[in-house]
Amino acid sequence: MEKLKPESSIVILTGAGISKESGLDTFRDVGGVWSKFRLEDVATPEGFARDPQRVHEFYNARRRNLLDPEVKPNRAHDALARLEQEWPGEVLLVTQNIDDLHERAGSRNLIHMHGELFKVRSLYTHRVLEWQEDLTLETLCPDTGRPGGLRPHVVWFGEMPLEMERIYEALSNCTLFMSIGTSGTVYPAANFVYEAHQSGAYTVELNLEPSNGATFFQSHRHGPATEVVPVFVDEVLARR
Ligand code: BV8
Repeated sequence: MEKLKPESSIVILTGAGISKESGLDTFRDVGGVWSKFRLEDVATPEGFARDPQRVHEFYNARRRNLLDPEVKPNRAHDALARLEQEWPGEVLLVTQNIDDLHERAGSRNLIHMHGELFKVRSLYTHRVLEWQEDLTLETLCPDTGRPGGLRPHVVWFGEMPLEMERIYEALSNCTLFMSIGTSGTVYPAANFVYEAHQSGAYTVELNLEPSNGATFFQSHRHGPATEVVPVFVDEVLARR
């Protein structure tokens, strides 16, 4: 990786793998979330319409798990927050994760393209609310006082991810694209490396093992995120 101009911008994409060493399950690894639940039942609008209580229980369990004091940011989250603070140009962190570990590590210029576990949305008013409690069919919507009117503020399959315009704008202007802890299975996130490459960015995959999109990257660092991410962040900062 040649010297990066100080004003150059960096886009980082993260997935469930970056939170694995914080104790949160990934989706497609052995024993992952989709080996315990059918995606169609708990992460689609159709599944929610069919059995909303089952979807509430799925996200209630994940919300409770994220509230566990043992679950906290790891060295990879911390390294990305340090990169944002110390890099002279813009650093945009786009995460597919719905946990709040990037915020807790100090990242600020952050987009949760698949939504957030600690937010819910009113089906009646579409207002987004901070929410850390369990949701049930009896939970009253604070705006209307009516029960059953809240859903997780999470992007399900078939729904449009959030802030896509801002993401594509950043991808078209970045000089470095880092993809961390994602299998490159879910679109449109899995296409970001292609968009970045088209814009002339240097593309690096940092993942436990080669992802589905590994061949699209110019460089690879394979290993646990808590090991490979801090090392790579130091290399980038040394190129200021
Ligand atoms: C949409 C909900 C369009 C939140 C999730 C082509 C183009 C566009 C769409 C599609 C397309 N082809 C198919 C589609 C449809 C679909 C899709 O991609 N399906 C897949 C299954 C083929 N996409 C969509 O539906 C998206 N919407 O395109 O809308 C549209 C257009 C117009 C109008 C309306 C709509 C919506 C996608 C979002 C779905 N929601 N989750 C939640 O419950 O969490 S996706 C889910 O997968 C999570 O968000 C998760 O983050 C995401 C991606 O998974 P990963 O993060 O990559 O996790 P995974 O387990 O797969 O991999 C972990 C990796 O980490 C592994 O590689 C592993 O090796 C590594 N790892 C493990 N341990 C470590 C590690 N790495 C480092 N260190 C470690 N210690």
